Amino acid sequence: MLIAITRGVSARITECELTHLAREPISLQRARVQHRQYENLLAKLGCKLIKLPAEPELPDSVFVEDTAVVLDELAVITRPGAESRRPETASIATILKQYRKLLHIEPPGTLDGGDVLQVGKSIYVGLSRRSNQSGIEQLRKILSAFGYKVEAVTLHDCLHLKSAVTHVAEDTLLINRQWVDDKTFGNMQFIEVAPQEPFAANAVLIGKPLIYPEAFPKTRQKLEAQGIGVRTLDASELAKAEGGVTCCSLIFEV
Ligand code: CIR
Repeated sequence: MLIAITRGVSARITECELTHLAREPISLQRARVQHRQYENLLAKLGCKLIKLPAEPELPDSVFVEDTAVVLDELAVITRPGAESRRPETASIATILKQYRKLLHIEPPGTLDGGDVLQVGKSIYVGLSRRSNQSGIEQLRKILSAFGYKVEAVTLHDCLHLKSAVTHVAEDTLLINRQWVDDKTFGNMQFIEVAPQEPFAANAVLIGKPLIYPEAFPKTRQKLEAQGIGVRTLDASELAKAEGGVTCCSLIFEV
């Protein structure tokens, strides 16, 4: 069975962290409606949802992906790079400890789950403003005991590794090559985002079809041309908070 942990949108989402985007008004009501549609789609695609209540005091806490790295053998509770986001991890650890052995990233390490891309036994980690060398080194030490290979990846001009590249089919990555170099990923096939859609590389792969934002029709066409089916949804309000579709869930098998 697949579990998806989600958390409601904080009433303080308008005070979210922003790195590359200018602050725009965010409609809390619309963000909540879109988030519910996202949860419904996860359920439709076979996930059992654990919906955590919104954390009124934690503006970015809807983006649960950043709080943990969940693998078959264990979960690593992160230490988010943005200080405002560090209190988000405690409640996630409480849930995850029912399903996995937990290990933790310790200071001075920082790591955001959005920087961690798993492709089989390879774990790629963006060296970003949020995830530092110490965080990556700690993750490497923890995961090498389970046979994973952890590789640091240089990024430019984007928030997280998974803003620039995600896994969309067994041997295929969806990538924005302006933000990350494809050579890092070895023997994979690539689909490049349409040039007009730089934010289009973030998709959720549960099985088939992909969960994908409706804002990127040109890249969607490229995916479909390669036989990759997508279910689109409107994720525009949380996109103003620099959140993509992977950010709003932690998905794992039990
Ligand atoms: C942040 O800057 O931390 C949030 N406003 C957005 C986090 C998005 N998370 C993700 O890409 N995994």
